[in-house]
Amino acid sequence: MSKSPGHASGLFVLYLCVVKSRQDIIVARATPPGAGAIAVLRVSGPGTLSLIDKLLKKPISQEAGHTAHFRALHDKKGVIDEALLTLFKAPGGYTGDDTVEISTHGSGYIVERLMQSICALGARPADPGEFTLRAFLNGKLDLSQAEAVADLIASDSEASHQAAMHQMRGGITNEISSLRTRLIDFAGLIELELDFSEEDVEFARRDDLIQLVQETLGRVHQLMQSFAQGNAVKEGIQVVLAGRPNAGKSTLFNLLLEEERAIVSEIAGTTRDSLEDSLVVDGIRFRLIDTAGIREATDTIEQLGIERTYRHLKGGAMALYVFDIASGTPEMLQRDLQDLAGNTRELLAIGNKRDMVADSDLQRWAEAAERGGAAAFLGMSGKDEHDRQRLRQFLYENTAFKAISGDQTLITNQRHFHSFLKAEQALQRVNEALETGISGELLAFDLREALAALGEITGEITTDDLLGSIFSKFCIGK
Ligand SMILES: Nc1nc2c(ncn2[C@@H]2O[C@H](COP(=O)(O)OP(=O)(O)O)[C@@H](O)[C@H]2O)c(=O)[nH]1
Ligand SMILES: [Mg+2]
Repeated sequence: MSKSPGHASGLFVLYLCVVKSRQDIIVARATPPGAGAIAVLRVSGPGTLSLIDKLLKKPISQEAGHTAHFRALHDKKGVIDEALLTLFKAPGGYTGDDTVEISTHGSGYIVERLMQSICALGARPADPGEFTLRAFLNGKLDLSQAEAVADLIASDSEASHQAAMHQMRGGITNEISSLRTRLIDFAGLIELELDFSEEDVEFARRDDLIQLVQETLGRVHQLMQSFAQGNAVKEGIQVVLAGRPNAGKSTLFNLLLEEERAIVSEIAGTTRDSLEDSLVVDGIRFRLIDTAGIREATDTIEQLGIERTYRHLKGGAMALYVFDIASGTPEMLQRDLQDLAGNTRELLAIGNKRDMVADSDLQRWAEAAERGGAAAFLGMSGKDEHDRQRLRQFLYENTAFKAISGDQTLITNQRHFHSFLKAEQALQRVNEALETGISGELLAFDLREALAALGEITGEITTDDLLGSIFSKFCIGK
């Protein structure tokens, strides 16, 4: 059956749109809005150099690429600014098209006037991420690297920076390419076997094939498992402060953040809503959530706050259970922890108000916390500034997410995770088929599906919708 004509012409129009817009000269401010020492304007696309020449008395189009030139910029009204022009000639530079980056004095007026002059000469304002989209379309980077550029710009801790940098420099690209190479070799063997199927020849030994698929699956699993860590690295590790009212949760929240963020009071039930803020310890970002205390609520609003606490506990990576050791007993702590244990992933216990009890008591509290199911216990005082560092260290030491080295590939992106999942499912079907001795034709089909899923990650296989949704999240000028 042939495709309907409507479908075909729709595709054709889409194709034309992409091609047409790729020929445009695009311009955008690459530095943030507002006044600054300098502002950088990026102009890119075929014909950029002769367009820029029209703003200059002395042209730059004949100069070599990767060079910088100091020039006065003119429009019809006169001189706009004296600026530094950095020249990139296709196929060099970031986008792979002819590009000029103009560093002007950082006045909003200059930038606006220059933008208008450049647009009047035939350029158009760039869409968000359009420079990087062109880099992708010109084969300067693959899709996972393009996504890493956005992550790099958004990175705000050593760990998230490291993960984005590794991905931008081809971390995922290399993984995918080694997985694909294996699968393509494998597919080649299967297809050869198909060609000779009547002669009943086996080119590939089934055992070798099974081993190859299992090795590949193993690597896919490892990468998928790194997503929990990758996500924590990128988004921060959620730490939920929970405990009875007046245990000192808000005091610890403020102590960690070094500011009076939450209201601290001796009146039980003061914190009704959840507060969130983040802190970086040794390159790892923690997202702290201060919650309403867990107890029988005295009114509806407090009840809502308590329900929210339980939701956070289920969703968070770590729970810090804060307990007032000056007014409770170790048995109470143990029971509280046991009640919570099923409601959270990693449970840590804090014995707070240590300034009110004898030091010799702490061992009993630590043992009760352990019996209650806490992974670790810290006795401290929220009133003691010195305990800030101990608490920070306690968080850092007890997170499962800190072990990252620069050369380790982490999956930080939901989209990648999803594609790996599809690849994994297809490979599992291949594995089962090999073990039950199913025909080569079905194997070849599942193998192609696994290859396609991996190809989505690097953008070898892609759609305009997908590109649109990825690049629209970029900032303008990138
Ligand atoms: N002595 C002492 N008092 C504390 C300590 N931590 C908190 N408090 C006091 O305990 C009361 C309740 O603290 P708050 O942080 O509001 O508790 P929350 O209800 O768990 O958020 C306040 O009066 C705090 O000043 C501590 O380590 N030692
Ligand atoms: Mg509070």
